[in-house]
Amino acid sequence: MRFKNAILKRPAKSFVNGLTTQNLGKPEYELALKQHDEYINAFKNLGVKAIILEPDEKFPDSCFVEDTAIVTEKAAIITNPGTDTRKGEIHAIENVLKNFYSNLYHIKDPGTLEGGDVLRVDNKFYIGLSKRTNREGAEQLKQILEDLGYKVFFVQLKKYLHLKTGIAYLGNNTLLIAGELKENQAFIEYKKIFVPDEEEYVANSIMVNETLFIAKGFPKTKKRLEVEGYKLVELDMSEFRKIDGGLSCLSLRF
Ligand code: CIR
Repeated sequence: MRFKNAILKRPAKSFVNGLTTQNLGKPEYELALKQHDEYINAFKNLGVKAIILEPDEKFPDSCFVEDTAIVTEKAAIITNPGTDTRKGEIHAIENVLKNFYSNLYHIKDPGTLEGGDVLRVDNKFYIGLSKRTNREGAEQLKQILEDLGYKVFFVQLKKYLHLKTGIAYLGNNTLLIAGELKENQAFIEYKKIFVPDEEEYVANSIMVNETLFIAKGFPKTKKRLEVEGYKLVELDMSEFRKIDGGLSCLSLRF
């Protein structure tokens, strides 16, 4: 699947107070902006149009746009984030997606769902059941996606924040996969590139038009991917990692 567009949102100053389960200290705002610039440039260098939304101080985590929508070639689905401080993020995203999609669906209460829990593998979607995505939200999304002609599977998470915390689809039936997902029967049919435990964070990578964006600083996985023949772009994600953000969270790609 080739992407033409990426929607991104600049981190607000309040970003440094984003939700986190990490113990890595507070992010540095200026450095986060620099890393965000590099992320944007990586898309532009591949000819993908970057649609960059203004920062919003009211929502510290709002640069993680992936959680607010699921975008496919057939429709977009606005999510209902599973934590109160993030629910209001959807309005800005809905406004911009209206320019691209005439058919917008919504996940509604009591269903909650975040895009970080949704992994697309060709015409299949895997939905993580997590602290943020409940079964009701997952069932709503399943219905919408099945009506659009996709196949849908659920994956129960144990400790990951989101499904895509530990998995990425690299194309050609191949998954980059870490930690609790390595042995999950849901993914038995795929070729797997295993991420060593100490490099778990790098599993959250994104394939953008035959180039794989990976987080910088994970030499074993980088080497393995190079040996497998992937074209890589390495991006420093240190400040986003401090508040549980990864490469996939920072954009909606379609
Ligand atoms: C949060 O806890 O919601 C943010 N601090 C991080 C969201 C990361 N999003 C993602 O993995 N898709």
